Amino acid sequence: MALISPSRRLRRTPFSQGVEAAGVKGYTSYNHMLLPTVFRTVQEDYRHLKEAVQVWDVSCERQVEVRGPDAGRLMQMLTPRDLRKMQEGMCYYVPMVDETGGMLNDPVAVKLAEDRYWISIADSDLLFWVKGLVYGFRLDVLVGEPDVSPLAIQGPKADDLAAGVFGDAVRDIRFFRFGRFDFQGREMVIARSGYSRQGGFEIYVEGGDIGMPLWNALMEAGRDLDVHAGCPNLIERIEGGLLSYGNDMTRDNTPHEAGLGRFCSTQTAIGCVGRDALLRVASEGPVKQVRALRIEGDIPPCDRVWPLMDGQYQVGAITSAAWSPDFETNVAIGMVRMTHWNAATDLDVVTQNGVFPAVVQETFWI
Ligand code: THG
Repeated sequence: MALISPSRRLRRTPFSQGVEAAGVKGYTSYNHMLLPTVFRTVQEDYRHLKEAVQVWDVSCERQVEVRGPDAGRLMQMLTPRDLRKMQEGMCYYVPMVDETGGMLNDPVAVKLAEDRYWISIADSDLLFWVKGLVYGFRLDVLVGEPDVSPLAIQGPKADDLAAGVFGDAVRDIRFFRFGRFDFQGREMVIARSGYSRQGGFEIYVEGGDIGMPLWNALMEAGRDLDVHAGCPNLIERIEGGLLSYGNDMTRDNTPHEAGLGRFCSTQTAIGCVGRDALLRVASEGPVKQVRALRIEGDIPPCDRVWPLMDGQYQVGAITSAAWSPDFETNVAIGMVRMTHWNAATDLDVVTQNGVFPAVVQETFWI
């Protein structure tokens, strides 16, 4: 592929200078911002992520901040996950849906205070939907996109790296919880979360000016840990079954089709605008659903939807795929009709480079 042309619409981040100095080789666009996709090669980045520790510029995980007396009510309007047990200091993975039950985003919600949340969004303009609800329902909430840029530390040595900069107390942060830590006199929200299965943290960096000082401090502290700049890794996230909004599911899918039913408690999510629509489809169960698949052969890059065929009949589609060095097969994510979604079902996948055999897997590769 040719180069991506820089412009104001494709926003740089507080860490772009460090990302470039580390030799970034490719970008994608995510929430109208640069997101690195490769530093050395995707396979080298994968191996390093699984063995050492990486620092990721995930500034593109923009925050929709909601603040005010109606913040809690607004949050429950957005998601079919029951938020009543969510306490300050917790993060929740929350599918967000429209009035038809169609997925609008799959963010991480961060509860900063009773009346203040960050919605750490995937790649869609959720801000407009949130502002529309606030205006339409006359809610007493302020909505905006603050100057907050997440920086992730991911990999088996993430705890050692984070402790080197923030102190040993970061080791005590529990999964999907956050604490507040000092860096050069600035308070930072640090959560144990991130878009990999290797473990680690996400630092919500408030104020772009402190971005490069923090980046440099992490690189310095991690010298003996073989720290390197990294990014969400295509192979690792498919193996782990981490879904990519806009790729693996869209507004045309319900959370149940996306396999996110475990994050929905639609019955008790009173106030969710998609509740009635989801109660209808949830009682029947979805007729198609996300599955892990294995594909045989020398497949091209998955840069479009690949139809999944049973003979002449289309029974689904592959939406993400990559060669996995560890599992020595092409790992893939697809949406498959219920008639064909059982494990070990043999199908054919139609790519731009021809047809390859695909097999439905029991689970992801975690
Ligand atoms: N971290 C933060 N913001 C984000 C992402 C992130 N915004 C964009 C994107 N990633 C949102 N999508 C996801 C997808 C999966 C997970 C988090 C965000 C995830 N899922 C685990 C799972 O599915 O097993 C854990 C969920 C749980 O147990 O609650 O981590 O990565 N800040």
